[in-house]
Amino acid sequence: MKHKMKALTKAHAFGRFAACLCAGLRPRRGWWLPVAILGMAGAGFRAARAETPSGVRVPDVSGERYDWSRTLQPERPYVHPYHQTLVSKLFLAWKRDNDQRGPSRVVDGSSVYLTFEEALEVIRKLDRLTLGIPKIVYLVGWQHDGHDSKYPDWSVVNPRLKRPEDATAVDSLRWLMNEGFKYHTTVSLHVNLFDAYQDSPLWDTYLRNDILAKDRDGRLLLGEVGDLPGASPVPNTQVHYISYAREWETGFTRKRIDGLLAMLPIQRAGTIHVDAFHSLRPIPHAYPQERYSDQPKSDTRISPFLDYPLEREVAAQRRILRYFRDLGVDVTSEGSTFLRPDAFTGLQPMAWDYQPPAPGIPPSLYCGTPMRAEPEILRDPVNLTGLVAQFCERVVPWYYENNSTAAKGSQPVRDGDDGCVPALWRERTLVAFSRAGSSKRWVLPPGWDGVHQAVVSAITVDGPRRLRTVPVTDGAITLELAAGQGVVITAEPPLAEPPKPHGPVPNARQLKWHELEFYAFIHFTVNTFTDREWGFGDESPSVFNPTAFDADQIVRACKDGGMRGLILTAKHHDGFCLWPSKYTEHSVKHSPWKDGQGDMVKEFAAACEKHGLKFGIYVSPWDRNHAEYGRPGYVEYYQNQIRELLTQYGPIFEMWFDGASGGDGYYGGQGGARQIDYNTYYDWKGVRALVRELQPNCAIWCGQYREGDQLVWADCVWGGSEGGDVGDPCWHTRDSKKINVGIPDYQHGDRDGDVWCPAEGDVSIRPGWFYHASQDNQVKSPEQLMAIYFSCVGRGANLILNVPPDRRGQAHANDVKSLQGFGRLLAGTFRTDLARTGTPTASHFRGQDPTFGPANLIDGRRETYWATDDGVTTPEVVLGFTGPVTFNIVRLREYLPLGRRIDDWALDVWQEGRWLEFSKGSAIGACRLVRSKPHTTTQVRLRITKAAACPALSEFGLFLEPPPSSAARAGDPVNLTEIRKPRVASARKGDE
Ligand code: FUL
Ligand code: CA
Repeated sequence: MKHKMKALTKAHAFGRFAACLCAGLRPRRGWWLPVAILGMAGAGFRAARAETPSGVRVPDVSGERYDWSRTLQPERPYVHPYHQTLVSKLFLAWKRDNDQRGPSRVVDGSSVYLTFEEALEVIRKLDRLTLGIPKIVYLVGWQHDGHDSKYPDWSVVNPRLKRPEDATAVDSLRWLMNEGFKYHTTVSLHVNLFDAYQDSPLWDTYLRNDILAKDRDGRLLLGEVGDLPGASPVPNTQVHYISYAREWETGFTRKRIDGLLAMLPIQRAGTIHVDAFHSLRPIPHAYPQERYSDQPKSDTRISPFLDYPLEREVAAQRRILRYFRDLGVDVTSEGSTFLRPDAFTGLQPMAWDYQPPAPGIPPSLYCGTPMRAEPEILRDPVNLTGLVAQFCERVVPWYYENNSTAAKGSQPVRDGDDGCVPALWRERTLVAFSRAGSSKRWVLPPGWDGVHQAVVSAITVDGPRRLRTVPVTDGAITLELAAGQGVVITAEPPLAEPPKPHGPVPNARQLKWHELEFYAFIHFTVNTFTDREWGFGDESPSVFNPTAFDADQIVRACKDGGMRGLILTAKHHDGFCLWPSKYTEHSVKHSPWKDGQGDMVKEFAAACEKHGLKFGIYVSPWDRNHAEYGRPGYVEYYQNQIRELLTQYGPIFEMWFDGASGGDGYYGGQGGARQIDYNTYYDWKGVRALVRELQPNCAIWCGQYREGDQLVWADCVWGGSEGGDVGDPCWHTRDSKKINVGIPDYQHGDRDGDVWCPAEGDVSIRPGWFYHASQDNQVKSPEQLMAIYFSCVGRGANLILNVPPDRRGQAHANDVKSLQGFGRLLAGTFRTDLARTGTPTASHFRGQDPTFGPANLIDGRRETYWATDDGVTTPEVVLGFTGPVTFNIVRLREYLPLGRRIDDWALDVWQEGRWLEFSKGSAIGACRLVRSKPHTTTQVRLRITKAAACPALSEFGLFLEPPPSSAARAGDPVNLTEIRKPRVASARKGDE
C-alpha cells in the first residue's frame, strides 16, 4: 500500500507538471504543491482537515464563455477528430444483479456483461466490422460495482472485470487501454461528474463540504435516477447531485481528475466521456412533489442551499473542460443542449445525443456519433448483429459527408435507400448497401483509374469475406445486392502492398526444395556385398552381383513411406560407379549384374519418374579407387563424372557432395594416405558452376568453399547429425563470415545470417548406411521414424532417410514393412487439417486487405499468407471452432519468399475459460511441427511474440495423430520418450 501510494504521488506530481507544460505555464509552488500533498493523503481523501477549501488555491483555469462563432474553431484544437472518428460505448457491468440488457452473469452481486478481456474481443470484432475506421470506445461500468456505482469516487476499478493473469483490475484496465490501439481504437472511460451515491467512499467528505446539492433548507436533493417517489431510498440506486462550482472551488474536482489520470493512461487516450454533465437539475424528477412541494419548479440551480447563481456552476463546468484539455484530454458528454444554458461549443467536441446548438456549426467543431453500438453489443457480443447495417448505411456516409478534404468525384454516392459510398479512411474502398435489394450501376470515384476488377466482400466480424469480383467498365461497376445486404468493394490488384522481404530469401531452387520435405537415400555399392560401410577402393567389380535388382520395388517402398524423392549413391568412397562411366573401368560394366550391360542410375531414374519421385545423386568426392586422387587429374575426372550424371539421367533435383574426404585407400594400387584440403582441392566453385550450367534447377548440397573471408554456401547443407535430427531452433540462414563451422552451426544455422542455406537431416532406417543382414532386426519402427520426422521436418529441415537395398537389390521386407507403417502413420496424421473446419481471426492483417487475411492460413496453399502491417510484429491469430476439436499437432509455415521474419512464438489453448500456453519456441520457417498431448478445445491461439519484420505466415494447421497401435510393427513396442534422439553410429571407420 505504501509503495502504491508513493507511485501514485509521483505520477500525480508528474501529471501536474505535464499539465503546466501543456498550458505553457511554469509550475508555481503556490498551488501545485498543496494538490500533491492532498494526493498523498490517499485515494479515499479521508484525511480530515487537508480537504478544507482554505488549504487549496484554485489554478488559473478560465470559466469564461467561449465564443466559437468568430472562428468556427475549437478554443484549442481537439485531440481527436470526432467528426471522423466512430465513438461507441461498451457496457461492461451493472451494479445490481437484476439487469436484463443482454447475456450477462452475476458476479459478486453485479451483472457482468463483458470482462476487460472480453471487451477486447468485442473491440477486435468491431474493428473488423468497421474496416479499421478510427474509433473511440468508452467503457461503461469499469468502476466499483458497475455502471453508476459509488460516484463521485473514481478510484476503484471493478474487480469483477479483471483478467486472471493480472495482479489487479487496474492492471487489466491498463492492458485493455493499451491493447485497443492495436485495433484502431482508443479505449477510454465513461465517467460522471454530477452524480453522488450514499455508498461512495467520498460521501461523508462531500457531505461535510457541502458539495452535495441541497435544498434551501439543507435537505439533500434527490436525482433523476433512483427510487420511485414515496419508496424508501436504497443507497446504491438513489442518486444525488453535486455542485460543480463547490467541488471545483474546494479542490475536489481536480483531485478526482488527477487521481484518475495517475491511475490510468487517460492522457494517452486523449479523451474521456463525462456523462450527465448537465447544468440544470433535471426537473421535475428531482422534486418528488410530495417531498419537496415547497420548492419552486422554476429554481433550476443545482444546490439552492449554496445560493450559487447558475452561471457560477456553468463556469465551473468550463473550467473542468479546460482543465482536462490542458492535460491533453478532450471531454465528450451526454448532451449538447439538453439541460444546459451553454452547449460548450468549441470546448466539448462531441455529444452522445447531439442536437445542433446553433445553425452553421461544422461537424469538426461539434458532432454526434453515427453508431453508438452499445445496445447491439449488449444483446449480441458474439456476432454484433445489427451493426453491419448501421455501419454501411450510417457510418460510412457520415464519414464521407463529414470529410471536407478528400477528392469525392461528382457522381452521387446514394440513390434512395441504396448507396455505394467511398470509405474515405482507406484507399480505394467503397461500402455499398441496399435496403430493398437492387441492381445498380455506380460510377467509381477518383483514384480507381487503372483498376479493371473490383472485389466484392461481405462485411463480417472476422473482416471482409471475399464473395466475387465484378468488372470495372467505363469507370463504373454494376452491383447486385440483396435486400439488407452490405458489402465492401476493394480494388483488384490488392490495395495493400505485400511486405518487403526481410534478410536473405530462398532462390527458386530452394523454394522447390523446401516443398519436398522428405525423400529417400539409397546406399548401394560393393559394400553391400562385402558387408562394409566404407570400401577401400580395391574391390573387384565382380563382387557387385545383385540377384534380383528391382528399382521399382525400392522406389515403391519409398513412396509408400511418404517420400517425395530419392537420392542414389552413384558412387561412394570406394569409387565403384553404378553407371557405366566412360572415364573409368571401375563400374557396373565389369560386374556380373546384367552381364555388365546394366546402368543402375538409369534404372533408378526411370523408376522414380514412373512413380512421381524426384531423382537426385550422391557422387562421392573422395575416391579411394582412383590413382590420381589428391592430384589435379582426379579433379578433372570428378567433374567429367558429374557432367555424365547431369546430362544422361534427366532432371536431377539435388546433388549430394559428401564431406568425408581424404585418408588411406587403394588409389590405383599405390595405396597410402592422401590428405587434401577440402576447401581448395575439389574446385567447388567449378563443380558448382558446372551443376548450374547443366541443371539450373538442381539444388546443391554442401560443396561450400572459402573465398577471402567468406564461406560461399551452396543451396542446402548438412543438419549436423546423422540421426536425422537438426537443431532447435534451426534457422534457414547462415553467416558467410563465420569461417569455422562447427556442429552446432550446422544444427542451428545463424538467425542473422546473410545467406539462405537450409539444413537437411540425414539418417538411415538401419544402424548402417549400407545393408548388413546382421541389422535386419534393427530397422527403425514407424514411431521411431515419426520421432525423427518431428525433429527434422518439424523444425523446418528436409529429411533424407536411407533405405539400403539388400544383396538381392531390393528393399528388405522389414524395411518395407516399417516404411509402409510409417507412410500410413504420416498420411493418417496429416490427412485431415482440423484447422480448416474453424475460423481464423487475427489481431491484425495487412491493410485490412483480404489478400493478406487470416483465411490464408487454412487454405492449404503455401503461396497465400497472412501478413500484418509493417511494424506490427507481435500479432496473434485465433482458430475458433463451433464445437470442441481434439488435436495434438500444430503445423506452422512461414511464407518463405519474404525471408525468415518470425523469431519467437507461443501457442495457447482455451481451457476452462482461459488461455493455457502449451508450447513456445523460436523459428518457424518452412515448417514447424509442435507435438503435444491431445488437447480438446474450441479455440487455439498462436502468438507471435517476437519478429524481425511483420510476420508472413502461410499455414496454421491442426492435426490429430492416430493411435500408435494402428501403424506399429507387430511385436515392436516403442516408448516414444525413449527414442527422441535416435542415432546412427558414425560410419567413419568403415569396416563393420
Ligand atoms: C558420410 C559417409 O561417409 C557415409 O558413408 C554416408 O554416405 C553418409 C551419408 O555420409 O559422410
Ligand atoms: Ca496459405
